[in-house]
Amino acid sequence: MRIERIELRELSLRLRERFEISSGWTEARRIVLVSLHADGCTGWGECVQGESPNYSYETTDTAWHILTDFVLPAVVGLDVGEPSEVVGPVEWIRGHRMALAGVEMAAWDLWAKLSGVPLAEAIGGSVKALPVGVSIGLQATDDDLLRKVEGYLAEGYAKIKMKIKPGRDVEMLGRVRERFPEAPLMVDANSAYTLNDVPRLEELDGLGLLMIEQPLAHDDYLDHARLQDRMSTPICLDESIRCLGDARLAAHLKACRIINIKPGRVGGFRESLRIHDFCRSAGMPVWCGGMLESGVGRAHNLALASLPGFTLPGDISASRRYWEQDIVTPEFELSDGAMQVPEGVGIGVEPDLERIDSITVRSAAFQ
Ligand code: OSB
Ligand code: MG
Repeated sequence: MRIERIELRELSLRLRERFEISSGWTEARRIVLVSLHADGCTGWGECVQGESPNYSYETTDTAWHILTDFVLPAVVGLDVGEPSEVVGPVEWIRGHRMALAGVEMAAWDLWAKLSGVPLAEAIGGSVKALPVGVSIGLQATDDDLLRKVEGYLAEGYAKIKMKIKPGRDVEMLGRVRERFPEAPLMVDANSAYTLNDVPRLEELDGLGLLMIEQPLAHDDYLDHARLQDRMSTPICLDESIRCLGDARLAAHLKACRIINIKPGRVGGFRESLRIHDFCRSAGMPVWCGGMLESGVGRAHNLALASLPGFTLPGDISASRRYWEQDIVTPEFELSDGAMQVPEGVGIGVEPDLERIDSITVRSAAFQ
């Protein structure tokens, strides 16, 4: 397929409620969408970086810069065989995997559409409906958190993830566990702790959590290994895993027992599949995380999560959990605690162009 035209857009999309993690919060997403055109078809991708460099060094503005100044001028006009080849000409770029992932995944959507198959099938997935989880940001009070957990359990979510930070952890989680003795609970610290907090983290071991996600620094594998050695709760790495090499290092050092794969974080589907395959052969369970994506990014995540190694529910929640109105139709919903993998070609949901135009704050085109 020959990439005839590329459109880049930044959208402003307000969350239904503020989402707070240990290192910051967001109320309105600044979403970067990529669309690739070939042979009368359009492939869509979403870049998942945040508004500020707290989760990763990438931001909306760095993604815009990398894409408009380096990536898209090199990609437009390209003849692409296997979809990941679309980023071949810019493999020399160091990092900026979130910016690149939006383009790589758009090429997969385009290729699946041109081949007449669902995206999930194009990348090797097979499961038709998946149990999914929800990620709850830091709340003002424990009671607010208890209400949220209760509501999401009632909606049928199969995994409840709560954000934690020092001072908002052991006591708060004790109350949640007391109230919901059997619930599938986990926590995510987004790197808020150090090895000095080991005594506190060890107290989490008694709470029956499925896992503790990214307790320590994003770039510290050795300390995660030391912590995992002292805790019986599995550690799951998120920020630390940017590529297959990171997953191999983490497995070798026993820095974690579970990996959260976000295709938007690792550069797209090719790297996600590599990590998935490695983890499967290493006996390491994986699940698909989220980055507060719009329906476009969510569709990509859902396709990835339909692969066989994804044995734990992902942070792939209903559109309604994030937005008053999503930018795709139909919106993503839960039925019986599961999310249906779309059966249409490509991402299987239709970006609502009128709505997208109405919330576009800047755009660029390459042809
Ligand atoms: O650490 O998983 C994270 C959102 C933004 C940045 C980092 C994270 C998250 C989430 C949200 O937990 C998951 C979702 O999209 O529902
Ligand atoms: Mg996380």
